[in-house]
Amino acid sequence: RVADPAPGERIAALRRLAIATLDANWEHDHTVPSRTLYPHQWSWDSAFIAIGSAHVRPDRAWRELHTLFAAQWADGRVPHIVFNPALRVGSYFPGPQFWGSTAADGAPAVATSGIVQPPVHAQAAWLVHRRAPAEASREALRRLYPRLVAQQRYLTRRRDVGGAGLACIVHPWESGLDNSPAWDAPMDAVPADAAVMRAYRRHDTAYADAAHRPTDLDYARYVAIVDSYRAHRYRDDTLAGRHPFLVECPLFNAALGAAEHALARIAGVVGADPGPHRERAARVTEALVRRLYDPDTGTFHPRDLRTDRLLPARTVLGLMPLLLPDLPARQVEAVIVEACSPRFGLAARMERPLPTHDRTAPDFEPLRYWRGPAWMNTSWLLWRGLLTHGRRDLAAGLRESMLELVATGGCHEYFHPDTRAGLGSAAFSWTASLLLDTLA
Ligand code: 9YW
Repeated sequence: RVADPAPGERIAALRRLAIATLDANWEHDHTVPSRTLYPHQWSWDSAFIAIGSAHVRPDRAWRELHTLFAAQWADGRVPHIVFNPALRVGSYFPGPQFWGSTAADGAPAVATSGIVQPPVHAQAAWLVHRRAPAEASREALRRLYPRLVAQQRYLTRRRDVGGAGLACIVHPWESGLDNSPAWDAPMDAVPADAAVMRAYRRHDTAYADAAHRPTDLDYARYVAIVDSYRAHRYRDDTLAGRHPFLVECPLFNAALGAAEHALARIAGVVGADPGPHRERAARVTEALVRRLYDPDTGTFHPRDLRTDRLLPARTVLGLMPLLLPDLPARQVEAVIVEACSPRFGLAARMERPLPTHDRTAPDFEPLRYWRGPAWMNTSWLLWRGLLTHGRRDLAAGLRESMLELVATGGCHEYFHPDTRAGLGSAAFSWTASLLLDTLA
């Protein structure tokens, strides 16, 4: 625990650090996640960044979302990266040439990736509005609403590869938790050779310790999966049967359902009908429980559509359905039991921060990216979920552990799950932004 005799001063210092981090990462019409590792605009980062920016610079929060949605494809997909054309070639791998988006049907003029990330944007737009519901923010909601609806339509129609009411992710990058142990089994089935990476130059390992990042074999598979999707010009109509990675993810689909709840509220402000959003939310929640909940483990697991099996790893992804306000009481209780178990250590007074993977698993790695370290966004999502279900005691414990993370490790990208030492980028935007929201 951080021994601080003046908690007010401690909080003021954390706020100053967070605001300075966000200001330093602001780039004319969006915020970069990190100047070194991620110098373009990322989709779910922008949603998290808007949520915190709303507390200090609401204009930037809206600008962030408008810039991202200006790069939306005609089919409704919101790309996971929007490339800044002013940056030199080679400032990120895989860059615009690799993705080749501008050759695909319905892609915007600006270069983007061809895949998506968890749809946390409607919830972000709602939180930004609720922070300061002025006429300017109602106008921003009116502008965003049809785009958010198109994003949901893309995910619930074109991406329902399993035909059961859930969206399917076609790349581990779409989960946002790139190398989570959740993806080990489906990734093992992707044919690739680490030697392929000799043909490319990885950018991440120039700025971060290679032992803390995905391996070359992981990257060879990431590349192979994109190669397959790109070869079909990022079309989704025949994914089943040909695409090498097809998974229904609990975090992604919890975000999808929570987005419909947020859209129901937004609809109320912009004069649209909230009814269809509530119905769609109920359908996603029902499908999530039916398809991804395992009564034997008492938690949610991703479903591999290529084998039609649940993936066994117990990662933080399994806790994310708590974001759904209409999750049945039985699953709420089960997920809280899982979160409070030694696997994740959630408590009203937490000894250690929330990890991204089961601490008791043999493949838990305290330093490697999404395979164990503590991250601010997964903690924040669980914190919101706990508040949604009235678990103020546990939410308060998690909140305190999030403040301790940044107080110890700074606005780092991720943190050692025992020592809280900062890892990855040292000035990471969503850490700063979500800290501001947690402090408010
Ligand atoms: C990469 C930007 C992105 C996040 C992802 C995270 C990482 C890109 O960084 O992916 O090069 O590894 O996994 O969730 O949006 O912060």
